[in-house]
Amino acid sequence: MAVLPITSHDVQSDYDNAKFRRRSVFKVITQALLTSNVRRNCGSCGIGKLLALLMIAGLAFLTVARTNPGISAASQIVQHINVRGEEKVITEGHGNAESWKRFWRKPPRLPPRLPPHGKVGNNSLAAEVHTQQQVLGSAVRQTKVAEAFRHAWTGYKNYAMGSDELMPLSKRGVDGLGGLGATIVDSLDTAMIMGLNDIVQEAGYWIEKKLPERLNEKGQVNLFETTIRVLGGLLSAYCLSGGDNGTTGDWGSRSRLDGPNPAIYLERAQDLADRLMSAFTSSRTPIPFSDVILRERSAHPAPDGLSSTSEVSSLQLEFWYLSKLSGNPKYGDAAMHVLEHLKTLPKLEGLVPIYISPHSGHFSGQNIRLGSRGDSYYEYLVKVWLQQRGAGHGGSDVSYLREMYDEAIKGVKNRLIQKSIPKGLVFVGELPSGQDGSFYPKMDHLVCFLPGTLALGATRGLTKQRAMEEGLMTIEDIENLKLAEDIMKTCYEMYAVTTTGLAPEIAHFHTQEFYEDGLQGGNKSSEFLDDIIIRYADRHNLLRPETVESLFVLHRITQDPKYLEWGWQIFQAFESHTKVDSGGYTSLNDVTVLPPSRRDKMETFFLGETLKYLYLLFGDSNVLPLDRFVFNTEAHPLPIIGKGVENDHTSQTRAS
Ligand code: DMJ
Repeated sequence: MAVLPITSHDVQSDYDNAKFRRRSVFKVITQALLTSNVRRNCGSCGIGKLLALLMIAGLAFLTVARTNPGISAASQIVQHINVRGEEKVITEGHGNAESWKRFWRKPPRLPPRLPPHGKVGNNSLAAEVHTQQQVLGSAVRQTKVAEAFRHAWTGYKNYAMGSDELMPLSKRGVDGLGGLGATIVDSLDTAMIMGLNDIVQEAGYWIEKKLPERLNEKGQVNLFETTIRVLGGLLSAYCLSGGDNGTTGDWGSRSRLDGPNPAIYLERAQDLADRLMSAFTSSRTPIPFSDVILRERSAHPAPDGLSSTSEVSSLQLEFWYLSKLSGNPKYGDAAMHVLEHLKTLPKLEGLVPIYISPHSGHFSGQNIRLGSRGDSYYEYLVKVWLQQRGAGHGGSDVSYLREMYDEAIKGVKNRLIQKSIPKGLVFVGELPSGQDGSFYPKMDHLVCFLPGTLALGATRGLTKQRAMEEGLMTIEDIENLKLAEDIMKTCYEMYAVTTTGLAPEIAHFHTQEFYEDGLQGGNKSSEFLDDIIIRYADRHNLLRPETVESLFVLHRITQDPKYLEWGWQIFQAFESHTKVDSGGYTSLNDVTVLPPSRRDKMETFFLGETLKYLYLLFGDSNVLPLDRFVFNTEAHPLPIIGKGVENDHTSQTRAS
């Protein structure tokens, strides 16, 4: 399905489609009779018509009065949604007056409800109807997500254009990322994917005209944040706007994109990367310093002298692709040198501490986790392998990355996975004191990148069905995909367990050894209320993307429609609790109370990642197919160079 620009007309016509409305019993019977027998046999008979209508009204009255009021599929959905406070409450009425009110009430407009997974059966007609509903439902949902993106952009444009982030409550901008207009660059490829050409033009114009002076004048930026958000955003914009036709060709969009000549994005990317290179060249070891002074082209370590492991190991997709585009190997070489060095360091079953010293080149401390400061180390091992494994002459042998990844996932399974009690959610805990310390049942929301990464690693971006048919999946891959689905459920339940339907920043899990009383999420109808513990200090929500990112990947790979439903629920919760009327969306202080108090910050990744992944989740899988594109850790798609999956068929080690 092509991605076309969305207009208000499209929105209206989607909602006017009768498939999206619940029709009353009265309407159904009347329409059926009037369009068939009654119309045929008694079309000219006024008395007959009147009698028939009276009979229908009587029948409908009896039906309404006898059945439990409001118990229909549609109203059940509304009542379910009410628990999260996302819709107006429809209280159950008692007695005829209430029944009559309901009888005449205009039915609510609702998205289509999919049958539970696996219930479609073999009936091809039912399957056909189901597929049509899914396509239509997904189109409406994509439109809603694109509208949310426009609302976020408009708030930013009106109050913060040129700043890094919007403070939507104070209606002003703030430079939390060094002053490179991070929201603009982070948002650009999302606007391209959504076909929002006016936003592409606005963002593109700013990058063409204003970014150069920022690059010349601005001071300190963080190497990692600037690489994943700004460099990644520029490279992806270059690729999606047609600059890199050689490798990408058609990425699935039919939208014609305006904005500057794509070469502008590449020029800006190279200017930025040349400055960031000082982080590598200033360090005596292959481990780069964490901070760069852009205008001086100099770099220094963080105040404590350490870099985060995830930060130094999540630069390679971007720098390597820039080398391919520019023909200058220095970017890719410097970044890949980090991973080659990390390969030589001692690990605990492939697991690594979250800090590393650029002075010694060694890990620092014992703390092992897949949350903050650890996360994208594991993500990039497999993604860099996916990106470069088929690059042929232009690339070196990256099979060591796949080996490091496979070993690390075994380590995760042996050391970090447990099930909560009483209901058995599979979660990823931490080892704060490394090998000799005890397991700690804490899981950052950030860890929810893992289901998507596991699924990608298992099928190399193909659907599970195709990967199986082509004999690409080992027993271990199949196990990893199952683990991905189990953790995915836990991530979803971290949302569903709270009063707002939004996840906290951090959850703890109830185990035999660990329990804290009275720290529940607040949604009394969740069966996991006692499994998930949410401390007061962890109750904020920063509009983070990891869960919807994994939903997108898992849906592409398994094609299980439940992931669409989970994503839709999460989107609705963002709409209900984080949307700011005057423009933009805001972070929250506490997801367990209604109404949640608000934090006054719209992170750039809400536009760059969260809304992009939601949009892609509801869209066609031919747009940015996962066997041809790899998303950097800030959701900027970059092309897989060379033979990709084809290469795996010829690999002796992966054949099953
Ligand atoms: C993003 O900047 C990236 O996804 C990063 O890898 C982790 N944190 C944020 C989003 O939560």
